[in-house]
Amino acid sequence: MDENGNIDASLLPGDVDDAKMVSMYKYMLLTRALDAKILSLQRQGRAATYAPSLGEEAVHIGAAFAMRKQDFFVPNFRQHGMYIVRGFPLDRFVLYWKGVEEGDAIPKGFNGLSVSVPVSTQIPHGAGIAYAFKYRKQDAAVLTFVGDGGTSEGDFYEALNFAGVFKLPLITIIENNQWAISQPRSRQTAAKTLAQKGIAAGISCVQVDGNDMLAVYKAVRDAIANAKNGPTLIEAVTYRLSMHTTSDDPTKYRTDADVAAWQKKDPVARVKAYLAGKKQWDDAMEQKTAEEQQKQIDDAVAKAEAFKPDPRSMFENVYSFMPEVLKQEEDAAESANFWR
Ligand SMILES: Cc1ncc(C[n+]2csc(CCOP(=O)(O)OP(=O)(O)O)c2C)c(N)n1
Ligand SMILES: [Mg+2]
Repeated sequence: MDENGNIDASLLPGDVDDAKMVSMYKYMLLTRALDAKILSLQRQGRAATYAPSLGEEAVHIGAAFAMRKQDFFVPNFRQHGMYIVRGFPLDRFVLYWKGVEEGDAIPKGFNGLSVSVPVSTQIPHGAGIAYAFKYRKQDAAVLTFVGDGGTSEGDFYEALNFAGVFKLPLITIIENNQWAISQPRSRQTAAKTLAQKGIAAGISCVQVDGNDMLAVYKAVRDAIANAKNGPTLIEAVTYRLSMHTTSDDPTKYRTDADVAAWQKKDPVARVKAYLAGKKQWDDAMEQKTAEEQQKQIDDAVAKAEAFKPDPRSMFENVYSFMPEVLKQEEDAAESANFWR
């Protein structure tokens, strides 16, 4: 799908019909609206540091729709749309970005990990989970995400190498949003593409337009279909339209013209144009959806703000069982009246 919402029909995946496209589009809108809300909460002192996903929605929604229920999601810190499509409760999502520990707890049955801030450390975790799936002969793949900056970390190469040697069902998506805080993509590597880093590891690799939801969908679908044979590396070329996090001021290191050029490639607008052209979407539907989603978001925020955190939770949800050393720390905190 190009910037104006025109598609090459011969490439359209057979399992994508208008109804599915409308559903995907609504998730894009919900992701964008929730993103704006949390940014606004942060500016009011009602949320902690937040990493916006504005402009990167096609990567998350395309990938999430391509996954099967049993597939496992291993994020960094920017894949908000993935959580939303995969059913992570919105109030818990808000809670996490308010800095409340309980928001980091993964609900039972949610096949995914929580946010990983240490850059690239999640990829070896993803490879380990993929190894477990293979060892147990489970029909499941792992989808892990890394930024363009994250591809310069040793963890990235180690995980890819391991996945290649053991032919693991690991799909690594490089979400190339052109920036690692203030470092441009050109400072990460002299290689022409980030996708080609898979070649050295002997694994399949592909570069797609990360602002084209259908291209991401197709690449992930194909990678999942091939996961029993081994890993795939996908570079999704996109752009971070907003700040790195709420602690960052991108006007210090990039030009308005650069941002404006990418705004023309907005992943959400092109899906809307496509659906409007097929008479599947109009302004009245847009308005109604915005109102419904705003209510959904307001309810989630109200629930998160009414939540009373329990400091004990910082000891829980770390391991599947609590190791002795952590138990001792919890007991010490308890007897020191740490949380009274
Ligand atoms: C190991 C490590 N080093 C440095 C940081 C600080 N840091 C957080 S995000 C980031 C840049 C990440 O850029 P990229 O991988 O492109 O992801 P993006 O933020 O663009 O989504 C850095 C340097 C960190 N969290 N972890
Ligand atoms: Mg980046």
